[in-house]
Amino acid sequence: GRLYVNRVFHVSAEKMFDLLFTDSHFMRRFMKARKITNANFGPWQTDASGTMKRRLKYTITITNPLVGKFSTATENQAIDKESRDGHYYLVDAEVYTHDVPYHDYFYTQNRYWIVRHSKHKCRLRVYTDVKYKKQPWGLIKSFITKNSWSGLEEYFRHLESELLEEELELNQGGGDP
Ligand code: YK8
Repeated sequence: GRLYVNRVFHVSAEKMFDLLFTDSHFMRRFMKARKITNANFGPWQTDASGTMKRRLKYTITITNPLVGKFSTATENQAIDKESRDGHYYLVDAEVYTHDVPYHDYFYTQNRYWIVRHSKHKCRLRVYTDVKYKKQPWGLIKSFITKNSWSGLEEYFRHLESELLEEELELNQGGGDP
């Protein structure tokens, strides 16, 4: 896998979790900028094993010329049980893109770590892996992987820059330094 985001933000761990994993203004704005539409976010629910889970469905707009312009996607998020509110969050997100070529072969696993640094700071790490449900022919596999990495890199670079913008806005206007 690859580490796409690894940075300390002047934002509390709790706030970072809210920005990324609740129906926040930030996420709505970001999705609008990415042309992610038809969003349907299920509520966080605790399953029988005590894990918090939710399911998101949306339509993504794709810029890769090899692929159609849109794809529906399903994202299953789970909060790891080791997570401690306000201190440490580990969110595991599996993303299935249903309408891209070879969609039945692979999915993407994104792991978001939010670790408290101090009262008003946290570190965000996003670790990504392309996973295979069945093994395609070698050439196809490298084709899928290569195209996934480039799309993911661009997505997370954008997410990071929007988070930096949000950090600026949150820390302006005479709040606690
Ligand atoms: C989520 C991974 C692969 C996919 C795409 C498919 C190429 C198909 C390969 C052919 C277009 C928001 C991506 C990047 C679409 C976007 C997905 C996003 C960024 C040519 C063989 C959507 C995170 C996420 C996970 C997986 C990404 C797809 O929050 O290359």
